[in-house]
Amino acid sequence: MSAREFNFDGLVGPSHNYAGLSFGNVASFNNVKSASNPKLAALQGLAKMRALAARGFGQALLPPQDRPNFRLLRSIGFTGTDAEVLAKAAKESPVILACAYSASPMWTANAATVSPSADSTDGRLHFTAANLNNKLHRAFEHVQSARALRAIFKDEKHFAVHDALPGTPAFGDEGAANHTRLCKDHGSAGVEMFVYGRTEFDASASAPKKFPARQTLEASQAVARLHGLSAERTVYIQQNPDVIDQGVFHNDVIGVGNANALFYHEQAFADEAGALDQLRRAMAGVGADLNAIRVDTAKVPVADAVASYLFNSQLLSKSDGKMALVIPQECQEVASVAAYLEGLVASGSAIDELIHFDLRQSMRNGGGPACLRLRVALTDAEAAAMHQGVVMNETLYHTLVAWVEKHYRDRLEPADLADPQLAIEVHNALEELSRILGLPGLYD
Ligand code: SUG
Repeated sequence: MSAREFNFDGLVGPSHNYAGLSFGNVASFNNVKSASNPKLAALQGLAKMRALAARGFGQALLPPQDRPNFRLLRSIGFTGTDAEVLAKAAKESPVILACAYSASPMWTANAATVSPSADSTDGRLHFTAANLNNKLHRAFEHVQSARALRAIFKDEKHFAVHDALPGTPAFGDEGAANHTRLCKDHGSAGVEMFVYGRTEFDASASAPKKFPARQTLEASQAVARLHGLSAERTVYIQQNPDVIDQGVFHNDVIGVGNANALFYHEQAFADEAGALDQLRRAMAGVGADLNAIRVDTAKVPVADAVASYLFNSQLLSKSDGKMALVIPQECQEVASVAAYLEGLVASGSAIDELIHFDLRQSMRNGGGPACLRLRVALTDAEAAAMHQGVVMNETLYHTLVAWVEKHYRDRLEPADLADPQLAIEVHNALEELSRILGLPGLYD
């Protein structure tokens, strides 16, 4: 069966701000409390979606989530009218108000883990919403993520959307950011590679010392079970704890895979040789040869990979059989990375094109091109069965640009989150968006 990969980018929400909420994510901490530009952030994301759709890549979007999260604020004792809840939270705990306002669902690589129908025993495409339980501002996203996914992938004959794993440290799950599918082509059975940062029930296993490991082995195994993946085609690999301590808070900050290619940093895994060996053996079972494109520390130190987000790129198959690497502009600005990339495309490797985007608004919170998208490989029948209103095309692009221009602020500072008018603006924007996308009731 043939299949086409669609990238579902997160549409940046109107409350995009810098609150320094993600301990272990260097950019989030460095930009805490600076002013954001939600309008520009949304337009930058839309420009990426438009350009990739125009190139013929499958492109769709996931909508932003309702903000502020009044359910969270009320559940922790802020009472009264909406305006009173906001005023009390702003006074007593501005950081929790920022959590309730975070536009973090824009990073849809963390929305869910996705297994295409070619990999699952029941022949359906499976999603498991990620519990994101390591961070307060992200720990409630899964409710709305599952709801949006069910609205878009409604037909249970083709699709299964699983609720998030139990929200406890043993099952810390960050979705597709720690999951890569390697295959011969998108439509045939592939190898699903889960990368985890720590093991809950093995006290002897290594773990980072400074920053949290957000994904556990137990969570990865649970997702594979829910999706009905075969043991021979599922590989679990431990992330190098030392790089987590250097700011690699998700595996997609140090490696990206597509088809049979794995583009990764020498220090990505706890045991590089063992990881490659496991992958090669599993891939032989699906008739694919691993194309390991390794970046040496001598060429690109980990700090430069983190600063540039070289590996938080999208690796896309082109119709001529080659691949394009979608990178953030920062890659051109870090000397070692720019030099490496120039050599890479000239070397005759599978990657022969670089496509760069200005995603600075998202990057300042640690979200590059790969964070902003959730990959879903769809057969023709599945693509026809999903909700069509979220598929990017020129008409939708222009409609959404006008919608952003109408509703979004171009400057948001931490103190602005206390403004009750902001909540009303966000609500009105999302009401109109649900009509544009043809998803009524999404925010009820
Ligand atoms: O979870 N940043 C996000 C960035 C997510 C990137 N995703 C992937 N690597 N797939 C995070 O750390 C910052 C929010 C703030 O500080 O305001 C934030 O949530």
